[in-house]
Amino acid sequence: MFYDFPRRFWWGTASSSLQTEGNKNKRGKSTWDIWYEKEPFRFYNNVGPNKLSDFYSNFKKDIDIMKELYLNSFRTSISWSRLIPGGTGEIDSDAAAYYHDLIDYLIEKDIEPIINLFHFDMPIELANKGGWANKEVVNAYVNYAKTVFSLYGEKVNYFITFNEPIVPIEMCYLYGAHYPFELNFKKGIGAAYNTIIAHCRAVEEYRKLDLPGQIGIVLNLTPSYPRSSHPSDVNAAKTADLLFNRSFLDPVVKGHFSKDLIEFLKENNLCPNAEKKELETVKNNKVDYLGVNYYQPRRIKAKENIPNPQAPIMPETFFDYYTEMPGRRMNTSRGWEIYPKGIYDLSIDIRDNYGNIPYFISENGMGIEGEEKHKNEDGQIQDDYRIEFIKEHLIWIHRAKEEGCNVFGYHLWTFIDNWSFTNAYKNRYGYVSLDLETNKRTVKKSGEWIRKTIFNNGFEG
Ligand code: BGP
Repeated sequence: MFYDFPRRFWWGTASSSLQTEGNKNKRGKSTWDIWYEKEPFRFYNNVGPNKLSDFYSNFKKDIDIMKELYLNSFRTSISWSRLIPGGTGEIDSDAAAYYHDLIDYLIEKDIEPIINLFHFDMPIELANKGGWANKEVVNAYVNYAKTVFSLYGEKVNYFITFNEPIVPIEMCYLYGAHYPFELNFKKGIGAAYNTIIAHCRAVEEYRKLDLPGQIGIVLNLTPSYPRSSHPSDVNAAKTADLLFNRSFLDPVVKGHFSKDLIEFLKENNLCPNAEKKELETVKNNKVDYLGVNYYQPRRIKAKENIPNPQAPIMPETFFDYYTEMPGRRMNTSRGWEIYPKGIYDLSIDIRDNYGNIPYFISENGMGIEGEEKHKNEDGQIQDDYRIEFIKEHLIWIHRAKEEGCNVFGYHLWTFIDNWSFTNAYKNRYGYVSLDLETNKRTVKKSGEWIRKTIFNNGFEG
């Protein structure tokens, strides 16, 4: 059967400044630069965010390749610490000019620029003040957002406030794996709350300027599936869903927090203090559209052992993960489960429970370790596995669309293999491969496949 997609469907890719630009002419530093300077051994093969594809110098060439592949949309982020070194105060005029040039070139090539403000890279000075746990940082972010809107708002039709805002919170406060490595669930919830307020206030500022475009947010949604229909498993999955999906989805789309989540947080003495004025801001500043990143679901089961009452409360106090499933498929390099139907399930949830708000799949992708070994004699990566992966997901997206979901695009993570947070170049995700020695770009087989698919606005499956 031929899977066709709507006219003007967004075919594109996503990336971020920190993972592609490099440090040329960059006068400010983010947490990643500093962490890498202090502990390079934490990064795969000791490779840090200073060894990138140098998108900063090569963006025209890279956009020309996008054009050759017929991509019609591209998301990247602005580097806060490049645009405003230190996070507050003067803008750097070279940085401002660079983003103008980048956006202009995308527009010239008829590729919709989708501009994101925050992709995990906080200026170090603000991180040192406590990051999202500090409301002063929220104010700094709102000023930064205003600066971006006034610089580029007349020509950018789609802004994004945050990419996966829950991820830095999880990585820092729940797993102690990212800067500033602080295991503290309650503090993490407070920081998450502040991030939501930062987002809503940015939306508010955007609307005040009466600009021609739209504003949204990118959330990583992880459908939570219980191990069984036993009420304890179902409840455990519901808790995970409240914490990791509804926590952000409800306020940004519905304009209020989930009652069930508030009840759960209160019961466990985890509820942050919410000011009335802040809740008003949430209510009045819903997004125009959503970006949804989907990589894997959560598989949840009830706790089998009673948690130690002395241990600090963490999400795992309330549920466990499980992996023992016959036929479970895995993205081997990352250990992430491959479950394409998840993209359909979350689509139906958005349709039925979130007013069928327009959304696009803003990230989905397959990171492969050792992809070099799939090169043919001409040096092209023969990534049939990636084509299959994309097709499988697109088939479920197509079905969601047929069933009335308001999905308007699909973006692969990513265009050119890029640097991953701590994983550096362990996993390759792109439609285009990057030679780390020469910086040469080569379109992969999947790149050719997407070119054909975009040309036909669909594929035979
Ligand atoms: C998402 C991030 C991206 C990207 C991707 C792949 O969560 O938004 O920035 O990195 O995951 O993850 P990784 O590169 O860690 O394998």
